[in-house]
Amino acid sequence: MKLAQLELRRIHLELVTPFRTSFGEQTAREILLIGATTDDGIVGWGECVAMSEPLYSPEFVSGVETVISEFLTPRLTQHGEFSAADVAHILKPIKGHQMAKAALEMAALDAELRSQEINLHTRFGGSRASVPSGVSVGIFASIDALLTAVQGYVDDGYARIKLKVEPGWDIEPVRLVRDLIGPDMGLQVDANTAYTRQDIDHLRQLDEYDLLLIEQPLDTDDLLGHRDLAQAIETPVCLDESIESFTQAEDAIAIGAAEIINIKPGRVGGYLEAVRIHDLCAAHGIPVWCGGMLETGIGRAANCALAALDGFVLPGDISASRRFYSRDIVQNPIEVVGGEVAVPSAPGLGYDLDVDFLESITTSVHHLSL
Ligand code: SMG
Ligand code: MG
Repeated sequence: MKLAQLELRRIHLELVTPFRTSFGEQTAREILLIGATTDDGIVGWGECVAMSEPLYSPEFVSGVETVISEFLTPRLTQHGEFSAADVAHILKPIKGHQMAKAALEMAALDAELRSQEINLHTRFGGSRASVPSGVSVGIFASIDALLTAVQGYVDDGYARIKLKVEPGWDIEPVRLVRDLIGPDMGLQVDANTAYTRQDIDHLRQLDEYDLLLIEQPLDTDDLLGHRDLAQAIETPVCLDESIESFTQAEDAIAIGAAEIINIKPGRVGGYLEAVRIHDLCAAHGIPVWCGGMLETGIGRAANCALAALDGFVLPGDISASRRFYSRDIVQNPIEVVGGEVAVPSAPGLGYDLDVDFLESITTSVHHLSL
């Protein structure tokens, strides 16, 4: 494949309701999209999962735009022809910046698959036509507001609930949500690094509520802390922020710091690395599930294809488009039916852009020639 042009397009989408995590509250999502046009005029899109501020991880939208235009794109230009599977290798000399690299690879993958007229699900070889859908529920100002929101998601048919937690908002919300949803529905928590090694005894209280997992309780770089916690509590410890590559996944599994892994393609440098981590985890008997970064229909479509692989044994954060957005930038937004989301099957990543709406929420566009 030979790329002729890249387009860096920033969009602004309001959230239907504020989303609060242990690191802050979001009321809107600013997203960098990358359009890649081939020599033959075929266009593929990548969605960068970086947030506006470096609160979830070190990357952020403006930084991503800079690193793509100043450092990553010139490497692709120098290379000339390449396939999507070469992108990670070509960009490897640039350290870090996983989300920026992932977005470029994703755009190349979409363009390549569209030119071959095959879809991502087929390329990955997943056997499922639909995947179970989990919903991520933020921190609320009151327990009543939380329970009302959770009841709404139960009514929407979600297959499992994930509660965001932080010190002061953990045991009690979990107890009451467990009471509300009953013993059979999947329930898990995500702390986004809000606890320390001193909180092990506190977190052990969660064992009573039969959680599927506790996600990223400790600092991103605290693998030994996660290992100690995993040994001290019954609730399985799942890593999110800590895993940015295949090697880090290998290390975390080897020392017992990751009993489960949340795979986010953006966080690990791309969908192809995500598949490799899935294979690694399957070989070690480590369950995985697909994380979410409040993606639009572009990113969610690709996440469905990934989550259709056999090792994704837990429901992913692949909620319906309307959970975060009143209107999506695709014409076939993700919908939850009977707790499941259908894996798109159209060529490329499988979405169909809503060009008019996309234009209306665009805040800037920059073109780069290759
Ligand atoms: O995309 O449904 C979604 C959101 C899932 O909670 C979610 N993501 O740490 O797993 C996580 C968070 C990261 C984004 S929080 C602003
Ligand atoms: Mg998480």
